[in-house]
Amino acid sequence: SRPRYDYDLVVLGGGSAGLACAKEAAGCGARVLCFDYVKPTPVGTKWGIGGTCVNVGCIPKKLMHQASLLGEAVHEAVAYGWNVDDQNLRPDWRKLVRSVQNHIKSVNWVTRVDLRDKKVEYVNSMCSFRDSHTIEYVAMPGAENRQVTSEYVVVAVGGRPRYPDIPGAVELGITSDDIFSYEREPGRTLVVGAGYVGLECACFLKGLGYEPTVMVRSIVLRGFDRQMSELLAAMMTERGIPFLGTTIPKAVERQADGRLLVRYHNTTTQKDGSDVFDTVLWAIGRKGLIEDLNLEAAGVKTHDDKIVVDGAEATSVPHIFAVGDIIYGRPELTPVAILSGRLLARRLFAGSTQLMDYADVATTVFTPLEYSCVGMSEETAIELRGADNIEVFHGYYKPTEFFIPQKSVRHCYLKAVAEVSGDQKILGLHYIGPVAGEVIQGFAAALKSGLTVKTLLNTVGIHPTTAEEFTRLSITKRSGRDPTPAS
Ligand code: FAD
Ligand code: NA7
Repeated sequence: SRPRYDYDLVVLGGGSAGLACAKEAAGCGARVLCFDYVKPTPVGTKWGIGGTCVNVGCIPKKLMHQASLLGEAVHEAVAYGWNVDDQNLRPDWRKLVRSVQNHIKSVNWVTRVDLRDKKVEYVNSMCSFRDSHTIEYVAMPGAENRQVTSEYVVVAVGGRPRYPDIPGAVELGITSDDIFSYEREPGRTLVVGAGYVGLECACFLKGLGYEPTVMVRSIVLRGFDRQMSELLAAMMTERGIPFLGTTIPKAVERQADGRLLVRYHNTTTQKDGSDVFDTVLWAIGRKGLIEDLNLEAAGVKTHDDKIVVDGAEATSVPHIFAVGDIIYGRPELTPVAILSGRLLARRLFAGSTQLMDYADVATTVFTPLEYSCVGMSEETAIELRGADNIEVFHGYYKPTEFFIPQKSVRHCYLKAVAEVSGDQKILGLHYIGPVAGEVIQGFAAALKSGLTVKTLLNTVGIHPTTAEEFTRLSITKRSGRDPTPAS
């Protein structure tokens, strides 16, 4: 018999979440259509399929991070005996951007081939709801709208950077959507916002030899462990990145010489100030892309600019689901988007009942000493369990490879937040140091398996690594003992 709908599943958005869901569903035998369209940024940046992570997020960010770490490594190499001239070291920004963009284009290409192989239909158009089973899109500019119907719809439209509502912000500023393909050298850059995106951008710019300044409205890294966040900020300060604390931007103006005059206000001192920059980069958070979806026509409930879902990612309309950054109150991370999209497809088309577990997701801030964590912050543990019921093990440490180039070890620190009684179940692990993500990933699996302090301290370390420091955590905060190593 003729199917009731054109498709079993239509996915709105071809990013981490949408692609994972679409491919898995097609693999389960469903007839799947995926829409993806990127609206250009105010300065005209646009990109191909794959969403934020591939084009303007994780991937180009990690590559720029690596580029900046390599600059530092050249100086270290000299200390290790390499005969390289590290005096006139300068990056070729355009070459870096070209290399990064070439990699992205190859990923875009592979993504399209993969969709074809997996029999997911792809339409490069903006789309919206006409009713709860009908999606409308423009096939070609100027042409009439087309419609498709689907039994299930998955909304995976992600988000885009916000701009502050001040004069000059949109016309003269850029965001993370632009920086990875920016033609011009960034030069002296004001980074506004101290979330992880702002800090990461400031750090790779610094590592590449530019002069970033970070403007902080309140605190750095809201939502992360406070002690670790402050330590990270201190590390950045030591590396020569200035912070403008408790300051908000007021206006951006282009000067006669082409540079940008930024006026700002310090909310503590109540003083106004201004400074001149070559580039202003807004990193003040992201907004969910619900405005073009016509969600009212489908009856999907929203909260702020996000979509509200239940534990099975269902929206207020039972056959419409949402996954990835667009859902309210969940971690905005690519692996979260991918796994939740995949599990959803298996529930819809393969009889699975497995739900996404959003708890204890590890994450990393890619600053030059990286910060990675999994589980609870110290504050959260105290709030949920009470200070008397938790024990915090901590220590500073000295990575072996830091000695020869005499790198600062001042901010190499880690801690385990645990229950105080019994075998001391670990609630959170926090690490600042080299390759933090690589260090924490395995511990995240251990934590999800119920890791205790007893097991951790019975684990034999791998020597000489920095990860082994977790197996040597013997000092508790409660003891008041000095957590700095003797040698
Ligand atoms: P997206 O990847 O944003 O995909 C949504 C897609 O839908 C986009 O292509 C969008 O253009 C399209 N779309 C939107 N509306 C419509 C419409 N109406 N019609 C058709 N198409 C539409 N995460 C990590 O895990 N690790 C990191 O290191 C990391 N670094 C990051 C660095 C930066 C600078 C940024 C901005 C993000 C980073 N993230 C990182 C977060 C990660 O990129 C996101 O969590 C992830 O991309 C979310 O995937 P998504 O599928 O929900 O949305
Ligand atoms: P975040 O983590 O939301 O951080 C945004 C930062 O920008 C944060 O420091 C904010 O300070 C600051 N902010 C927000 N609005 C303003 C205005 N209007 N002026 C100045 N500063 C401002 O966003 P990211 O882009 O780093 O990360 C994107 C998402 O990925 C994020 O939502 C995470 O969940 C994952 P505040 O602390 O609010 O005072």
